Amino acid sequence: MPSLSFGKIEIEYTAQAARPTPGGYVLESASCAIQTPPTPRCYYRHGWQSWSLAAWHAPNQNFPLQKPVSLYPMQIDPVYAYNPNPNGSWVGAVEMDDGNILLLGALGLEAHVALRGGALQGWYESISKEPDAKHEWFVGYGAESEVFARYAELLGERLGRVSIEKAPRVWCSWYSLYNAIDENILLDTLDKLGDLPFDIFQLDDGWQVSIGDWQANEKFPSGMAALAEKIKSTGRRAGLWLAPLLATPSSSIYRDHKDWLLKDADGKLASAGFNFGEQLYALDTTHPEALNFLAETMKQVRAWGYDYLKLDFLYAGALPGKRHIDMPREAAYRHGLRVIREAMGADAYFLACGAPILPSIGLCDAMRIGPDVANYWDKDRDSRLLYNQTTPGVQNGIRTSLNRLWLKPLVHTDPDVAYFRSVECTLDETQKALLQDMTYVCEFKATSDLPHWWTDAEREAVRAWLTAEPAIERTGRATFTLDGRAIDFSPALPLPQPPTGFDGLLRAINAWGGDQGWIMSRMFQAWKRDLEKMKANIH
Ligand code: 9PG
Repeated sequence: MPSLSFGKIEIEYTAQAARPTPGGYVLESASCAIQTPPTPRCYYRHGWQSWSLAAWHAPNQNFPLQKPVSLYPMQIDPVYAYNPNPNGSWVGAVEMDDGNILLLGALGLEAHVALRGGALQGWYESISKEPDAKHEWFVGYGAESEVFARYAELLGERLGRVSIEKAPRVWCSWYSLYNAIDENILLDTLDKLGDLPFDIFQLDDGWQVSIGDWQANEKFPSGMAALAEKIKSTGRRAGLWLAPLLATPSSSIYRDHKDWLLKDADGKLASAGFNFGEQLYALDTTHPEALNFLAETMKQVRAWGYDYLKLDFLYAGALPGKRHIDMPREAAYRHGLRVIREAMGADAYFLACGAPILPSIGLCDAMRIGPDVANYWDKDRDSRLLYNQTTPGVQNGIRTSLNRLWLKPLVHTDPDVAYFRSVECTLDETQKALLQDMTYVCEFKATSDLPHWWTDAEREAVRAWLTAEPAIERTGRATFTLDGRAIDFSPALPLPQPPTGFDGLLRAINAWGGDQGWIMSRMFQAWKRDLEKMKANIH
């Protein structure tokens, strides 16, 4: 077998062609393999989209199937949900006994990597649809930070990178009000933020008529433009959340334009998951009318005065299925994203969320690089029983974001919001501080705390956080110094022990419940009622 040489180390490989590049080699092959030691110390798993797990773990780590199955399209790459080997999207790496890493990373879309049979194996799924395309890989060996930096550089050359220097500081409505937002409470919040230096005031989910009908609902009687105007009058820019690639059964897209939606192999509508108490469907980004709708939606929100756009649930555009034009799924997504980007204009700030990572690079300014945080550290039912680390929680958020920091040269990296409040929050001071420190490391600051929840001291802590720009130095995989102060994210890294014994039964019951639409809908309605109660008590 031929080999790639890295100083004294020789790595055997199979691929059609290999050529040296600074820091390693570029392989050209629809599928390839590079030999690893029989038992490397650990394996780097890279999840498909923002919320999917990224982690270093033991190569023999027992990963029970993530549950529930109904959420696969929304949380992981559903194509590889049942792959028994350690595997990940586009890139995989192993840590060797000398502390160096060996990385195999795709330089194109629709690629997957698995650790199998003493090798990192990589393959492009799009080969049958684009037989003439170049299928390239980077192979690097050395210090973790250097190898990932070179991989990011090569991706940047092919996909592009963010040009804006600094990420804006954001107040976002989700992690306090959730979808119980309305015009009055937002205006009150805007007022109470006073002179705190937030650059953006961003409305999250809850303003729209339905998922698919991106018009103001009855909670916004003055309309979206009037609210943007009020926000801008405080010297801030207006931000808005949309999930433009989704449609639910209650939307007019579903009623009137089923032909815009992605189909499965049998020609039925493909599932994009379950949320908002409803089944989710995906827009087919190769359909000209769907593309036109996307462009018009972007122009509309810009005309209202919003120029910070958090576009969410974007994975929907890259799910497997039958499209109007038969093209590889991530290429189809990227085509749709390009149309969206062009319609919103280069002067808008675009945060991609729930976004497949590689196909979004170069077209967005920022990317959510982990699952949602929450006002708690961890939920045992989700993370351990269902073995689902894509669900909300601060531990899940920090773990995956930390393992995606290599994206920093390409895009602004959003680790989700920090918490400063002590009401409506069960995080202890250490946990809050760890998440705040993650926002420094990511150089992306956002919070959802309601200003009147803060004590005077907490409000001043927010001001100090917004103005601080500490010098960041990485001293290890999970350790940094911020202006010389040592921080360690290790407490967020461990993965739970899989459930055994009686817990196995609890797992089965919860997994079953998660696949029943009627149970999920009732849970969503109950959650909305609780929110309204919370809202009645917050003044
Ligand atoms: C609004 C929210 C917020 C949040 C987003 C996104 O896998 N899931 O079940 C799942 C559901 C919702 C979700 C993330 C994951 O949250 O990340 O910031 O905008 O939508 O609905």
